[in-house]
Amino acid sequence: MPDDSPVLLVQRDGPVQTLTLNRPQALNSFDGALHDALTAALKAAAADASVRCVVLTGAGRAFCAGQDLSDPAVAPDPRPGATPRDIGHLIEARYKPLAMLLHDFPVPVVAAVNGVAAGAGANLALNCDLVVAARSASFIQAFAKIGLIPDCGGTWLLPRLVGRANAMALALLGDKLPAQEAARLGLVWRVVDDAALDAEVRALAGRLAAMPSRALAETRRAFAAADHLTLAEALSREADVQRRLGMSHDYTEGVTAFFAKRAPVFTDR
Ligand code: T3D
Repeated sequence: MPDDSPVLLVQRDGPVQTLTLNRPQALNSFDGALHDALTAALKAAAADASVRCVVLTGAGRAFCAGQDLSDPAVAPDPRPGATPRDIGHLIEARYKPLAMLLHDFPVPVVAAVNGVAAGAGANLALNCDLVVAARSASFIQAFAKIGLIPDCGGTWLLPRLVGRANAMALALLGDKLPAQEAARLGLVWRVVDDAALDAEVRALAGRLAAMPSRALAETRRAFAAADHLTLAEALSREADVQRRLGMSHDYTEGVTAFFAKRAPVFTDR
């Protein structure tokens, strides 16, 4: 019987949009349909001013096993003399736009890593702003095991997150890194008990949604920009951004609420 369940579940809870990768039979690995659905849902959320935080998670026992290696569009043809497939095209057309979409996202994106995250699935999580992992989750840079290099931003993200020595070991060996160890290395922010993941992430997303979105987005951009700036340049950039944010309604609201001893209500995006 054909499986007609959607490959991506989209659920809205107030200002929080939860996107659940839903191909559990293939550990939520990416085929074309999942790529299309996730990209479209992220673009829609980015364009919707009422969405103030996005949560990305997986259905079943996995977060995401990366590329669906059985997808006929990209799977290697083992027949002698067969023309090799151009998987560089897949990376350019699918994974690069996805990583850039997350990098430039206007509101925080939280990865709720509910289980194994492998290959591009691991790096999908690392492209998110905060990564919360269930204690039973794990991270695998599986690429070398199939003759590839880390993609979906892995070569850029890994050394920045865990330093070159750890990044190199993860990428070259492709070992399974348990969530607790991933947190110790700085690959993920927090590990919680499996049963607590949903509640912890819901509370975290609610907090982020109530914060000044523009300031959070500018914080992420400032961190990324600082990678290639001198200290003096970073300080000047901080002044530029602060000048713009200082003219925002959210800044006025934040300071007013502080002196009124009430909770601020931030509205800018
Ligand atoms: O085209 C390109 O390759 C370029 C794109 C590159 C981007 C990438 O992401 S490359 C890396 C691709 N991902 C991997 O190499 C990971 C492959 N999967 C695994 O190593 C293991 O499945 C896991 C470590 C993730 C989990 O292991 P385990 O023992 O818990 O589960 P399992 O038995 O291996 O998998 C369960 C099922 O999911 C199984 O199917 P079956 O036998 O029950 O019918 C398995 O084949 C399927 N599955 C798991 N990962 C993938 C997959 N099917 C298709 N593609 C997968 N990536």
